[in-house]
Amino acid sequence: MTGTPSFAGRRVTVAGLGVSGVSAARALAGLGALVTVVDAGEGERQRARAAELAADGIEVRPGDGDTLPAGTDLVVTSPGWLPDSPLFAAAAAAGVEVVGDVEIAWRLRGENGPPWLAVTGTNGKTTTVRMLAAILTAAGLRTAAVGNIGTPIIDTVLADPPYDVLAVELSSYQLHWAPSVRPHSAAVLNLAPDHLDWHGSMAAYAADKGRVYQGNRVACVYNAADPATEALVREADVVEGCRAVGFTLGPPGLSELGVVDGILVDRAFVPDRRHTAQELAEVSDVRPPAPHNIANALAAAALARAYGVEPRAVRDGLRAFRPDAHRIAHVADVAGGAYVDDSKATNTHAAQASLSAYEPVVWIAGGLAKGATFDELVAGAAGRLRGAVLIGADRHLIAAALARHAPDVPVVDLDRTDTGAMAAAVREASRLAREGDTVLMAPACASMDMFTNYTERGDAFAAAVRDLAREEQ
Ligand code: UMA
Repeated sequence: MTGTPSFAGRRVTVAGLGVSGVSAARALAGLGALVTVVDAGEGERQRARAAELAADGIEVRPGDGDTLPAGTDLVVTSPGWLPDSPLFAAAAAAGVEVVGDVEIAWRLRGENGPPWLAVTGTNGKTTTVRMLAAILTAAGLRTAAVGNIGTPIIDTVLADPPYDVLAVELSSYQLHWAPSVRPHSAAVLNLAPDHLDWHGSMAAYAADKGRVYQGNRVACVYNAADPATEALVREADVVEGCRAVGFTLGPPGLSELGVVDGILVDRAFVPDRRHTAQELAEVSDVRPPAPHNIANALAAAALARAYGVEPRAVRDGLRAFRPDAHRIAHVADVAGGAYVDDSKATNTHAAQASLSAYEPVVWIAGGLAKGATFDELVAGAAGRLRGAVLIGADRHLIAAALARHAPDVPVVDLDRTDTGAMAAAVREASRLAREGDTVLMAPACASMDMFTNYTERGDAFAAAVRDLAREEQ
């Protein structure tokens, strides 16, 4: 076991005044580090936060995210910063280490703190981590859903009294900057192109995701329908005796969790797995019982079972779980058409899952593409589209894919990136929709060009739909 490092007297530069940066700065200052926070922004939000942190003796330099403060001996970055940011180049030139807040959490209380059950993957992470936390809670354990989900992990590992076990969502960005993290067990849910602008290539993105399996002690959980996730298990350096456990929507093979006659069953964590299977829950216990979500539930169940949770708690936890408001959420019916909010579809893989669930669809899409291409998504959905309404900064990429693969589908290009564009998009979509159609807001893009986050985007959509419904009455 390694000892907890001392941060007292160290000159730490924290990159970013967002959720992770504020948490890292406060924790490290509390441990005696001399902390400076740098941030490229100098808006009202940054200034307000700078004033708060100053009260804790933390220096903040808004408006300059590139210059490395003199004397820095460690940089702690927020996940959103590009790895080729000038600040990190300056750190490399000065021989200064750069890590993320997740790495700091591990160094502070990783091996000697609550075990981490970690989840990554392109889609479904947040839902799976929330399901996992619900299952662990149903088992009577003190736990929290933390990490990329929005609760900074440093705060949680230092909590007093300590947690029993943590359900940790890790993004590829966070894994990139967290070389020492060694979860008890981990799952990669799926792997599809995303965040390629950040990672540079699919191979680099996959390699960062694969880090979640490093040093696992009990189980590396993979998606049997996605060979790329299994390949990452094979490449991982794990503790002797750690098992590869698959999940599948079909009947489970040996060392898998799967589905038989509407029942979620476990053939991995049972004493005689060659001849027996353990019933965990019914498919109808999973909300919503859509295929991708049953896969999420199986992954959560696998991690809980790896930790020794009883079958009954898996069922009770899944029953207690409430889905995210912006993941394929039905908002209202207007003029015989259903309006569905899938603002959480921030990449093409997620949008593909919801587009394939409806027909005919009037599709509202666009935002920040993050280096993605849209040909495959649009070619696959072309036959289902009644029309498309495009918003956001990178809408031209989707427009071009529509022109190539769905030339007969009417497209309204709103040419807008202001927040109010969502109401106009809903109105345009209602003009294209006929009775029985679904108007689906599944942008396949991130939201930050127009909104603070996907929640705000989904709320804007829902508000516009409700206005439309009121006018119809
Ligand atoms: N900033 C700069 N220079 C840069 C980039 C950012 O100065 O080059 C500054 C911004 O002005 C801002 C701060 O850095 O003040 C923001 O840092 P950040 O983007 O890392 O955001 P945080 O608020 O710290 O939130 C991060 C995660 N954000 C990202 O990964 C982009 C949150 O995930 C996470 O919930 C939070 O840490 C707690 O762990 C969000 C996300 O979109 C939800 N994640 C991606 C996803 O899920 O697809 C990976």
